[in-house]
Amino acid sequence: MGQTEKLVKAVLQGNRHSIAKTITLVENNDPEAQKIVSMLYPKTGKAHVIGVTGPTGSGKSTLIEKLIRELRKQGRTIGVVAVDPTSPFTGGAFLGDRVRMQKHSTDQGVFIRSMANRNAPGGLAKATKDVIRVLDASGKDVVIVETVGAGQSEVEIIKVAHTVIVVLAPGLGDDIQAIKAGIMEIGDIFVVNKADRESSNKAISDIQAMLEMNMEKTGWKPSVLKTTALTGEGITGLLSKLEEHKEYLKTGALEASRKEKVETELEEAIKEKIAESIIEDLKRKGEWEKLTRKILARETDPYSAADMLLKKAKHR
Ligand SMILES: Nc1nc2c(ncn2[C@@H]2O[C@H](COP(=O)(O)OP(=O)(O)OP(=O)(O)O)[C@@H](O)[C@H]2O)c(=O)[nH]1
Ligand SMILES: [Mg+2]
Repeated sequence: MGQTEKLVKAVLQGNRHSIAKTITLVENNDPEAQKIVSMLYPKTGKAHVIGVTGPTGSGKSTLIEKLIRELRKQGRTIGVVAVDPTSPFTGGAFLGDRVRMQKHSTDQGVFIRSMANRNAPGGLAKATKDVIRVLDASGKDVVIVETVGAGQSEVEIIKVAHTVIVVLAPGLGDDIQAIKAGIMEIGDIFVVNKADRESSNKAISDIQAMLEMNMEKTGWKPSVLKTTALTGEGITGLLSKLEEHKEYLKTGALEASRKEKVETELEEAIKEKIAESIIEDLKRKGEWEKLTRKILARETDPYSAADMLLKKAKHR
């Protein structure tokens, strides 16, 4: 058995060290990673992938920590990916996550990993998808992805989840921003955390009002729950909502969303692979340099050049 096959086998058996090693390869966009993920692919699709998003400091990590604890009581295994899409400057929050979740670091049934842009040259969204696959194939029953819901790229990341929890907190000025950024549309379950604070009831009615405006007549109806992650209050309610959504997905919604995801990914893969190969080809033949000069000389522009290349390729 080759090194790659050995690594794949160990990941499938849930070996921590091998999972960590594979994730590093994925993060670095190592050529080996694609091979490994392809080999793991047939064994994926079993985990319930839960996305947890919301403004900075709303209590996502604290809530996840409590969820892990409850899920472990039920004997379920969990993988967590904490995605920090921002610059290296927010390393502080990371450290906090590590410390907070460390309570579970000796538990074989829990695997926690933080990821940042700077470590994923191939793009964070793609790396996250593959990391979820690695954890899924390793036999984790639940895979949780934490992102700060701030912009389009995070929305992209969270879309891979089967169930999306949006965590808000009363009095966070960010809330309105987050809502504007489109996380309102992607949430299956809304949580107003820090219910120990005064204004939490107002936050709940605000969100409910907003949801009612957006509510579709058919399908899943998002609900708003109240939690205090610090004490664990409301976690049981959140867990049953999660179960409810998982059941709902079985009624066909999961298949539909899976197909959509596969289509998006196929599209991305084709764009990436084919564009890459054309560019490499041009560079090898010296055409790249010629085209660049033409554009610099204003004889053509990048889009017309691409059109021209496409015409050529079609006539070949
Ligand atoms: N009062 C109160 N504080 C809470 C609650 N849950 C979390 N916190 C505190 O809020 C702060 C932020 O919590 P985190 O869990 O790190 O929040 P987060 O959303 O993961 O933050 P980022 O990952 O930085 O976006 C911490 O100081 C927590 O102790 C809660 O229910 N009540
Ligand atoms: Mg966090």
